[in-house]
Amino acid sequence: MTAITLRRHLTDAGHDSDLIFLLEDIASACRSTAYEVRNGPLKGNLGVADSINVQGEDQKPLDIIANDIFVSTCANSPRLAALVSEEIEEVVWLKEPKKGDYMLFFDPLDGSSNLDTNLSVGTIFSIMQIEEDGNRNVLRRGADQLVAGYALYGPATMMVLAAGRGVQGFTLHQGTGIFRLTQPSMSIPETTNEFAINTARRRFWDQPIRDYVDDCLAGTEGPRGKDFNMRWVASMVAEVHRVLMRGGVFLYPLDDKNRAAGGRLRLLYEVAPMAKIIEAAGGAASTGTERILDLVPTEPHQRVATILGSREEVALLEQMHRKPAEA
Ligand code: AFP
Repeated sequence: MTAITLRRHLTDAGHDSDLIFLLEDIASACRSTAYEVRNGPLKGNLGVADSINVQGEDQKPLDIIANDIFVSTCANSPRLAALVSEEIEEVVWLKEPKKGDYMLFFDPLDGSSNLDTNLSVGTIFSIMQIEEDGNRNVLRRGADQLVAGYALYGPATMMVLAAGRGVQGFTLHQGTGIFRLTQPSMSIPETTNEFAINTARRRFWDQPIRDYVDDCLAGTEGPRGKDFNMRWVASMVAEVHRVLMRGGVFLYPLDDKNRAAGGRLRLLYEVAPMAKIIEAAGGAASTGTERILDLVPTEPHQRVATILGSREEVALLEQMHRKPAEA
């Protein structure tokens, strides 16, 4: 039987028609972004643009192209009042906010430092609703998200959604350009033997992270009593998708080099959406000391320590952060 379409799934789930409209616009933007990523080398869109983003990072031409695609594709969605993008410093207000209007938070192209080496990259997005007429507060807890999702531009182009009823995966059919449901109910195994962290930063880590990773590396001879596997793609969307598909834990903790900036990954449009997806799939997401979805952002581009994945592994890491420092 042919897998059902994204639109059919959203309609059957009883979502508001304006939300379906916005999600279909997002799907269109992801489809266009996938096309531009696949054709990047042919269109001379690799390397770096001669610009830096609000994060002070070199922008890639495709960062700018993906951002422009999202803004132009989604800006006319009914009841979409605001855009918050990794690539735009200010909040973009599209209309006078009314209660129930949508705010779209997005990282248009995450992992873009992998583009020149043809590795998987992705888009991360999140939708929240305006709480009352005229309220322009975008700094909302991740727990308030109406929808969280990502697109993964890998061997297959996929879209993963958490919209209140578990987590579903959709695959783009290249011939028709339609996203079809391929994973109706994604869930994360509670335990794992796979961790993902940039180990080159070990000397900057706090002790609980060093202890955790050292215990994993000790394998069967160490306190964990089992061998571990390590992965690091340097593309959060690819890491999170792997964790969703087979379990694991992804870590980008605070360390001595990123502490002043608050961490590496951005809360509103990277970590909070991923945390909602991971929790909806039965996993957990923490800073090491706090649940990600409980955090109230202080500014749109705030960064945060990130630990997410299999529930038991995240719980162990939180316990290690609580353990009093060795005397
Ligand atoms: P880019 O978008 O600049 O490639 O950063 C990707 C990212 O935000 C996240 O997707 C990765 O997990 C992480 O940074 C990789 O960080 P390192 O480059 O320090 O490994």
